[in-house]
Amino acid sequence: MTDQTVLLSIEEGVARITLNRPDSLNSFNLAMHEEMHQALKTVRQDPGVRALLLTGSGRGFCAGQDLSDRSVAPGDEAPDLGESLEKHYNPLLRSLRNLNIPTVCAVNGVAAGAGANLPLACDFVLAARSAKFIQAFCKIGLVPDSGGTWSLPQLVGMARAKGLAMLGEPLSAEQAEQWGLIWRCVDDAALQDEALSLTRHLATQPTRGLALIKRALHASTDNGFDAQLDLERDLQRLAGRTVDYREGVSAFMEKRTPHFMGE
Ligand code: T3D
Repeated sequence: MTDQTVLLSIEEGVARITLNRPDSLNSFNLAMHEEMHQALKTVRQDPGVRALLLTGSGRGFCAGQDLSDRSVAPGDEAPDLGESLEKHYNPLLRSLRNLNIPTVCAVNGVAAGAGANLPLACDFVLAARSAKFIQAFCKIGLVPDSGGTWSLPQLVGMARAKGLAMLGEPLSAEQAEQWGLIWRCVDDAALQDEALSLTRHLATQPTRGLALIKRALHASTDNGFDAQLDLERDLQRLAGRTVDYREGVSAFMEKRTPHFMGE
């Protein structure tokens, strides 16, 4: 047994981060925030890492904030939740979303509160058929955070975003796939293999090109059409100078499988 709240392994270009507080459904306490911060820093700084897989240990993916750290006795001052977001959740979400490598989240079980929105900051979300997404915030008088009020309307539209955020009912993985909230719902037994296989595939692809694709797609939510055309021009210029682009064209001309180095 380990008392580490976040496990990190790196193998053949794939980093795997596992949330590891299974007894409380991997809910976030301060130690887990700190260890996540360190794990993402390691991933970001290791040039050999070309894709990330995020998952949870035990039967749940993540139940959001550990509420046992939030009980307040009558007469006590209310905790400053804005400070908690500013210091912990917002940096985590920014750090994950802005990684320069492709990210895959394997939602292995219930994902609630911040734990339902963390996966939405990844590029691909695969969820076990038994998993559920719960915007649990409204049930305790809070506002969806961890990017939820931004991601939900983007992904599923305002009507469904309001239903999820204001009713807090569980959304099944199948429905989440049908609504376009996630990439795929897969059988429970196949989840980790499928997620790893997708992450391994991504780790062999043109890493810098994929990072530029992410940049362009992320910018599209703020840009108009003309600004986006200009951005595509600038990013294509960068992509065209990569070693992997040369390799891609050479491999095509020579009718062979390309061997991308991520450079
Ligand atoms: O505070 C700030 O910093 C602001 C940021 C807030 C971000 C947030 O995420 S707010 C939202 C917090 N999360 C929730 O409100 C979800 C609370 N949990 C649940 O509603 C349910 O546990 C689930 C729907 C996720 C799962 O239900 P179920 O029936 O499958 O499991 P369970 O029996 O409720 O939970 C299993 C254990 O995990 C249980 O402990 P026990 O009784 O076996 O010792 C339960 O207390 C614990 N657990 C689950 N969620 C949390 C938790 N312990 C602490 N904090 C939790 N969030």
